[in-house]
This record gives sequence, structure tokens and C-alpha cells, in this order.
Amino acid sequence: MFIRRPPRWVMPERDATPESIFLNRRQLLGATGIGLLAANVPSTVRASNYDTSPEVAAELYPARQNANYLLDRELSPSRDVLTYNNFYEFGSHKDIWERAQNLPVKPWMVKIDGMVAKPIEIEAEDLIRKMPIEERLYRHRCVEAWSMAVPWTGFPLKELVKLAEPQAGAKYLEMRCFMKPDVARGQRQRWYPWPYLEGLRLDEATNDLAFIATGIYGKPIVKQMGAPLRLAVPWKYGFKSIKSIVQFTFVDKQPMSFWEQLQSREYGFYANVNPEVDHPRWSQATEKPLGQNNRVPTLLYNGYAEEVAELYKNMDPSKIFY
Ligand SMILES: Nc1nc2c(c(=O)[nH]1)N[C@H]1C(S)=C(S)[C@@H](COP(=O)(O)O)O[C@H]1N2
Ligand SMILES: [Mo]
Repeated sequence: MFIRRPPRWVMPERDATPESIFLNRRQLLGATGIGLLAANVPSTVRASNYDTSPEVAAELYPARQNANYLLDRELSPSRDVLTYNNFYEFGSHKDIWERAQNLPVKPWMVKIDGMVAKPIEIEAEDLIRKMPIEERLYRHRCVEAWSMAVPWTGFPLKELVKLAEPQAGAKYLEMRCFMKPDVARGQRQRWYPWPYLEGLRLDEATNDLAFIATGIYGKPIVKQMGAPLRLAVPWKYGFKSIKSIVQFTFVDKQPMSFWEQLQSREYGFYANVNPEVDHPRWSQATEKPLGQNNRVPTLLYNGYAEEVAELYKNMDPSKIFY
């Protein structure tokens, strides 16, 4: 049966739900519901369409939802998610979404290099088009104890690893953000170790949960969230999920990430979420979901223990939860 679906980007976030619910709402609303709903999409989302070629936007978004990655909680309201950001390149506070619009994201060259069969340099849209694109609903837990639940569109990081063909000696994947102090004025603050850098052990990078987001709320990803390519590793504190990546480098030594360079006593390499291991300056037991006034309990590995606990089974617990 052929069901004609409106593009999901005209739907508010609460409609990025399992197909059955989606169809029920659709029936309730009738075919003309679409126009009404479009009014609810914040302009911060609508603006993102201009950054992606319209053909790519129409071809890839919204993507099929992966039924393995749904959530037991409400998605966060898009207006909160899209206007409350950590993106130090644009300032060390949360209100950077307007400044981030100055970032040119097309064309966006991505390097895949280091210990690989053959280094590649590829434009982001060309890379995205080679990848299996899908939607996943993920939690996100910032080390500062706020959280969100969002529908990402993108592809599993392991697909990029496959494309890169790492050499046998490669043990880690290093990811680097852009360096553009002319548009990203935070980068003029020279006490930060720019460019922002993050890393994963290769078995973490090839775990099915590690995801490269290219879209959000069923549309191409917006600049303040890390256009055009941003990592999403939901079992780790949010700072691991590096935005606006320009380089993926396969290496044999554990990378020293941005926050670790700044304050290694507080921010480690693994940074797996654990409500029982407090940050040196605050508790990690609970979190405040964006758009809600209450706090909720934080979960071990942010609720993803089943998927990832195995990766750390022989490791010293004092090394993997900060
Ligand atoms: N390049 C870059 N990536 C980054 C950051 C940053 O400052 N620069 N902040 C991190 C932190 S601390 C968090 S919590 C998330 C925030 O993602 P969001 O603003 O899309 O919610 O991005 C992460 N990725
Ligand atoms: Mo964060």
C-alpha cells in the first residue's frame, strides 16, 4: 500500500513518533492538518533549509525511523533545543544560536585521514549521500546536568569507519571541529585549545549507537546544533558529541580532547554517564530536561547500559565515568 506522507519537517517534534501514532494523528487531523502544523515549526528550523541544497533536503529528509532507537520519554520541545546550546566557538554561554548563523557550511570539506588505506577529502553532502540515512530518537545528557531527547537524522559512525578502511594499528578515531575565528568569535579567546577536538576508541566508534547527525526534527541540521556533521554518542556526557566536524583522523594513541586539555581533573577521555559519580563541583544524580521544570533521575550510561556496558567490562571504574 502506498501511503502519501507529508515531509516530517513540517511536523512539530511530538509527531516524530512511531508510525502507528503518526498515522492515527494524521487520520484525526485529516489531509489539511499539514498547513496548521507548519505554523508550529520555529523559524530556527525553517532557516536551516537554506544551507542544504533543496534537492538533498528533499531526497534525504525526513528519513525512515529506526525502530531500535525509540524512547520511553517525550521528545524535548524544538524551540528549547534549538535555542539553548553549548557551542563555545560562538561564546561560553547558551544563547549562541543567532551568532552561529554566520558559519558558512556549504561547501564543507571533510578530511578522513591518518592510519587509513587511503586518505579521502570529500564534500559533506557527497559524504552524506553515500551513507544509509535514518532517524533515531536519542537522549542527550550534558555534564552540566541538563538533558534533552531529540530525533536525529544521520548515519552510524561505523559506516564512515568502513569507508575509511583503517589500518590494523589504528586504535582511536580523532574528530576535529573547524577553525574560523573570523566568524566564530569564541575562537579569538586564545586560552582555549582550539580547534575543538574529541575522540573515541575504535570499538566505541563502531558500536551501533555512535551516530553522525546530519539532521534534526526531520530536517537538515541547523548550524547551532553542529551543521553539517555532528557526533551523537548518547551514553557519554554531551561534550563528547563534537559539532561541525571537518576532520576524522585514525590514530594509535588516545587523543587529548578539548575539555581534557583545559581541565583534566574534571573531564576525562571516556566521560560515560554515571549518576553515582559526581562531578568535582556538583552532583550527577539528577538532570533537568529542557522544556521541563522538574528534575529526573540520571541513568547509568544515560540509559544505554545494555548497548555499551560491554565495551568497558575489564576497565577500572574510576577511569571511565568522568
Ligand atoms: N565544536 C563543539 N562541539 C560541542 C560543543 C562545543 O562547545 N563545541 N559543546 C558540547 C557540549 S558541552 C554539549 S552539551 C553539546 C550541546 O549540543 P547542543 O547545543 O546541540 O544541544 O555539544 C557538544 N559539542
Ligand atoms: Mo555539555
